[in-house]
Amino acid sequence: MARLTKKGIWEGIIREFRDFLPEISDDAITTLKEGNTPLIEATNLRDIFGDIRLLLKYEGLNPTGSFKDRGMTMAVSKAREEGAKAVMCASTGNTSAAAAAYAAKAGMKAFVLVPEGQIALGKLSQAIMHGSLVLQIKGNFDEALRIVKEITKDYPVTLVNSINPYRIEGQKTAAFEVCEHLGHAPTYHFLPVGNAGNITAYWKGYKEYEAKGLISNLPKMMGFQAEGAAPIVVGHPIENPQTIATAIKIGNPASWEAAVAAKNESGGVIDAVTDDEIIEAYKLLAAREGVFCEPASAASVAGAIKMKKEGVLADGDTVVCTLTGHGLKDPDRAISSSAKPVKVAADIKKILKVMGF
Ligand code: AN7
Repeated sequence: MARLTKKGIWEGIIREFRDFLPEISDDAITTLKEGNTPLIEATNLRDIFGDIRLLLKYEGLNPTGSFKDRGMTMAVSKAREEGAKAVMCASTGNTSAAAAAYAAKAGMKAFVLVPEGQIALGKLSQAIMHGSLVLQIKGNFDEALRIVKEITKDYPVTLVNSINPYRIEGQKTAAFEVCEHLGHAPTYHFLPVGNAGNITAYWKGYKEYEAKGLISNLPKMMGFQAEGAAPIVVGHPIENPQTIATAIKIGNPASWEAAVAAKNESGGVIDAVTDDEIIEAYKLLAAREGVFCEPASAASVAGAIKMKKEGVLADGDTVVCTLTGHGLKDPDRAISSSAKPVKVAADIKKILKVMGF
């Protein structure tokens, strides 16, 4: 089961899941020991989920605070092996943070193209701190990705968005971890969907584990977009996507077809949740489960709540929701969606009164 080394030290996804990944020469491996994230039982939501077993795959605990690290260790290691000196991505934030960190570790240059004013503060600070060149465009993610594809076609810079197949390879390892933890695949796997790379990756991972006989069931893949940025749900690209979940503010996902295939092959769903439902799930997880994820991540749990209400989920089902990024990524949203701290004089009596004593 657990792929720990003799010393019990986690070596990062490339070394731990070597048998399932494209070969990479040892000296090119660039790792921050990503992966091995906890699968946390949601124990305080019985009033909503009843006898459904709900688990949270907390990908916010990766080195840069999101699931992107799994793909980025692969993409940057491969680029390094091929002799690349620089990588480039378009990003709603988390990809840029991961690209910047792994490029720094590899001694490579990173160029990141982001929509101006649309990147959560934590993510922007990471990209800057890790020394990438941050280029902010007056345009959205989809425009940024189009530009990055053009540039990386003609110049010696490796594209590390999830259209780089090594990204998907790395990200599929999260499905392996879920299977190893549970001893089987869940009944349902819920994910937020933006550029649709991650749902594609998980489905690939589950299928590979089944093909090797390591699991005997496959989950239904349940992808959730934000209502104002739900191109797959409405069936056409969205010119001007809108949602408070900036990570998934994407109108023309690169892995659209693969995501639809994952849904169809697994008998799952790709649906939308409103910003209000996302914020409700975001606050619920933090306040009742002690798990702080970013708004986009909460789309998975918002989706599970919606499916429970619609009678899709049944008692006894095992439901895994991936929480793709850490809540600290977006402190502005956390503060603006919560009660303000109470201002009080530095006086014990006054403090006790506010405390209710
Ligand atoms: C927290 O960083 O696309 O469907 O440029 O940051 O695989 O795109 C981020 C996506 C979900 C959606 N949750 O995953 C980027 C970027 C979080 C994210 C998604 C993203 P995909």
